[in-house]
Amino acid sequence: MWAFCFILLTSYATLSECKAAAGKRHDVRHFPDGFLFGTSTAAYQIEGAWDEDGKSENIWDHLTHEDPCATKDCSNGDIADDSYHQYKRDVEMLRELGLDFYRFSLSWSRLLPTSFPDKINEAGVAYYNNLINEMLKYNIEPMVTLYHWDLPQKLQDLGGWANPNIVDWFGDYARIAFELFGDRVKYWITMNEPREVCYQGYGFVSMAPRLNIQGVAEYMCAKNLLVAHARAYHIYDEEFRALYGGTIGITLSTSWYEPESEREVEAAEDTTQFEWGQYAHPIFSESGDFPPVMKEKIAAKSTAQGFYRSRLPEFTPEEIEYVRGSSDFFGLNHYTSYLVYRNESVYTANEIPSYYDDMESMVYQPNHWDGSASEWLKKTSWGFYNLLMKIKNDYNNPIIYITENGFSTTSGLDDDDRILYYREYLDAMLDAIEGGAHVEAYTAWSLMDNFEWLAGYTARFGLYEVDFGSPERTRTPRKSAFVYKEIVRSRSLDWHYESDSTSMTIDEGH
Ligand code: GBE
Repeated sequence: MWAFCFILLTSYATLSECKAAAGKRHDVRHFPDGFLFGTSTAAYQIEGAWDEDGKSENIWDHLTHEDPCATKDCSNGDIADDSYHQYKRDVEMLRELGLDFYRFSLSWSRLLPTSFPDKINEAGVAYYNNLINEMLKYNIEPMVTLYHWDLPQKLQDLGGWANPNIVDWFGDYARIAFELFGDRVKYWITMNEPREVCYQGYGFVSMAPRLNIQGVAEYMCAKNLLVAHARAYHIYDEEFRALYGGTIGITLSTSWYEPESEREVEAAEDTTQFEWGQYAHPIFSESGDFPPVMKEKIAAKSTAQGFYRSRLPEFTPEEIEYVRGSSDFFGLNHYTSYLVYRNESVYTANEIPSYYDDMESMVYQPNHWDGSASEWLKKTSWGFYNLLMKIKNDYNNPIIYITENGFSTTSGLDDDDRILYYREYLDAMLDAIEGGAHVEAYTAWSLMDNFEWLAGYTARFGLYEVDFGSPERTRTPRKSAFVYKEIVRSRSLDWHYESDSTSMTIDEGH
């Protein structure tokens, strides 16, 4: 049926026609045995305590303090959800939801205030030990991200991900994290969404450090970040895996890129290769390296623009081997889709280097797609199905963990739009699983409202609402929390389930 949907769309049918074709909502569908459910957060978005107990400054502290209204509501993460002090309540919420695992990230500058291994901040270690031990008491597995966008500012001063020395710096940090927590943490994620780190932060202005060095810095970042990821992978693989038996991989941000018309199939594929193939191809393809289309297009443009070499750095043959296969699973963050069309001169006839000019295509979302509180996020679950099938087909059916998926609203506990989003996306995921995709885990973003980067606190992704005006940052379950809890409990998707409860209880065994 989803394949049917895809055909309809590519032959110019409207999305609503496509949706009308999706008629499965009356069946109760079951998730496969052993399928895992969790929720996700990230350190800077929830912890607060930005300078407490020896933590040093990271790039988000720096950005939000230097330029307080860089964020939509002139807010920052100084306190955020105050999880540094409220972690017991966080774990209580995981128990209320009956989850199998919780994905959170470590703050590099909290653990290593100098950025380097010469000084380990014991208070930071204690915080993560407390959190992990509290979870394990209730059989909730930690899934730990090493890097979710909060680089120590000192390393940024040294060039951050544009400096190849970061391979050593990140490797050292990763080894310390494995040493400290590897006895209890069995799921490791090296990096969250390299595309957003590099494109938004180095090639553009929508994430710290907002360098805006287009067509150059994002590619330098990409290469170093991939090698740094591989360094952490190999350290775990060689020094810790036999001891602890865990699993380690990378999480990529992936949208679905749909050709605007039949003529745009190539443009959509090129866009896919630039947007996340850039990171997936070096790791998950058989040949490794950046996607051929990126190498060709960027080299040709660079020459035409007067550069002496391609703006896309080359991997050495050793680096290609080092990065290839360096992920035990495909960590997948997915939210939305775009339409694509070819546009060969995005900026002034190719004179100014830029990422979209290199890609020679444009992406957009039609107005009639169902929106959220984030302008980039439209509900398009057919794209999720297509994406999962593409990953299965292009990369030899890897194990996939959905490490983020979710929907934003403004405030309020009545979040029917979020419930609909989760149901449609889980339905599409089940279709992909039936189609042979190897999806083993699903993670809702997010456990609770939190600091949504440059959107501040204006877009809410939480299953739990957070009252940012209260000293304890009081957390209250939304309607969607009760629905997600029932999905996890019953291990099935039942469109008829409705809950009118307002208070959560903890079920036996949690
Ligand atoms: C994830 O990012 C993050 O991991 C998480 O920290 C965050 O809170 C959550 O999602 C919700 O946003 O011009 O095409 O680049 C795209 C999601 C806008 C990643 C796309 C918004 C990627 C964030 C505009 N981005 N998306 S453009």
